[in-house]
Amino acid sequence: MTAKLSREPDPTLEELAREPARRPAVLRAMARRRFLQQAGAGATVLAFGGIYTIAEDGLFARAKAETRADGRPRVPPGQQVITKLRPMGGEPGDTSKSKYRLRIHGEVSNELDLGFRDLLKITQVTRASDVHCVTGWTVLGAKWTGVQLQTLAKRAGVKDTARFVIFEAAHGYTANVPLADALADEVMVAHKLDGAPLTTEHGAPMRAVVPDLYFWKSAKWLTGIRFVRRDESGYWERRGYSNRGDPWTEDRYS
Ligand SMILES: Nc1nc2c(c(=O)[nH]1)N[C@H]1C(S)=C(S)[C@@H](COP(=O)(O)O)O[C@H]1N2
Ligand SMILES: [Mo]
Repeated sequence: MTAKLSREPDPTLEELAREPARRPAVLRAMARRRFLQQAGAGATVLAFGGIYTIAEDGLFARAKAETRADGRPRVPPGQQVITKLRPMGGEPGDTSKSKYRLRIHGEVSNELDLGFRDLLKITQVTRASDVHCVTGWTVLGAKWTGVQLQTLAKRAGVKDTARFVIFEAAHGYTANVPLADALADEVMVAHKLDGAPLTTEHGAPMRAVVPDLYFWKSAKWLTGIRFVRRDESGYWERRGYSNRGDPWTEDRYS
């Protein structure tokens, strides 16, 4: 079941009577639509294979009408706004902060191996960013706290030869991102979401956040950032998701 708020008018009962084959699907869609309309602000609905709180109608409508500073619409095409990040699974790594290591390597002049406390000593930023999951949900203004990737890139002395960033995570999960996308202001390694330490399901103790690409690029349980000359498909990119994952062109599958 999807929670698209369709604007198509419901067919009349006469129309349905003429097309019995369509009836069950149409009735289900009508019921769903009514449910979502009646449900309204803050309602809990079953969608995307889970239980969600649908964003208030007003909030969703407002966001749909908003334009970002870069001129793109705030909500990318085909996305439904929900109020809270949905845990999307994956195999967690070691969540202990004391044992945590982040390796920054590849095309750099100064390889780094940072512990959790080392990362806390580097300039912290908090950014409210919208995130967009390829399965169709969007969360507006998730507040991430951590260290910008640009800061880490500077410290490591990224070479001119670097063109892509490979985020490396526990159990071999990787995600590839073009260097230009990775150096955007809002891209970071984050240890807090909405002011609270990351939970295990959201990638504790540290995850990547690349909000302007589909959320699979935001590796949880992050263990490394590798700068490379040549692109390398990551975990989902090898399994049919597109290489870049731009939500505004609905670049979902390859
Ligand atoms: N290490 C790791 N990171 C991962 C994944 C994963 O399976 N393993 N899944 C990705 C996918 S497909 C999505 S949609 C987001 C989901 O993040 P969330 O569970 O915090 O919502 O994490 C991404 N990062
Ligand atoms: Mo995903």
